Amino acid sequence: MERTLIILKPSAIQRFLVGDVITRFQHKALRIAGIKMMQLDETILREHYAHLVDRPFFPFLLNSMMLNPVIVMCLEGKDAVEVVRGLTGATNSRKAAPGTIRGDFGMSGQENIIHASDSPENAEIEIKRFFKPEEIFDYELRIFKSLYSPDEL
Ligand code: IDP
Ligand code: MG
Repeated sequence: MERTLIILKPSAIQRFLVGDVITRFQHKALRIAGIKMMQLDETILREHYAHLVDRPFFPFLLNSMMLNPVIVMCLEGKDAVEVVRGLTGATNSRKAAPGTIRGDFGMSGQENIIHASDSPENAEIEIKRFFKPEEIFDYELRIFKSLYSPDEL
């Protein structure tokens, strides 16, 4: 089963959207392999957003992501990276499709509620960036046997 990394950004905490966002992942039947609250700092954000450090808006992004602690989650399911990116929606919340998290809960390109890994390779790197090995749990979700066909497991 594939794993992906989600961050409930400061905007999700400020706007009391934590429950709504997690409920969407729960209803989709993604297994929570890890979840915790943490305060991000400039070091981890420069690594995490290395592809954006030269963009003019990067200082704004840094400030926004350090405003208050975030909630990081590791979710697991078949094709979890692609499934969660679909649930997340386009980067700019104004352009994100209705029904997606960003499409339903925001109006901003920057303050777009959550981060979600964009490829299985990056998901592996990001999970290691935000979680210690002992913070990721391998328990069995018995319902998976009913949720998937045998050849999907
Ligand atoms: P993603 O979050 O959809 O993967 P990325 O291009 O990886 O999008 O950008 C990371 C984050 O940087 C976005 O989620 C958003 O918060 C912020 N960001 C990206 N592009 C812009 C922009 O043009 N203006 C302001 N913030 C941006
Ligand atoms: Mg990205």
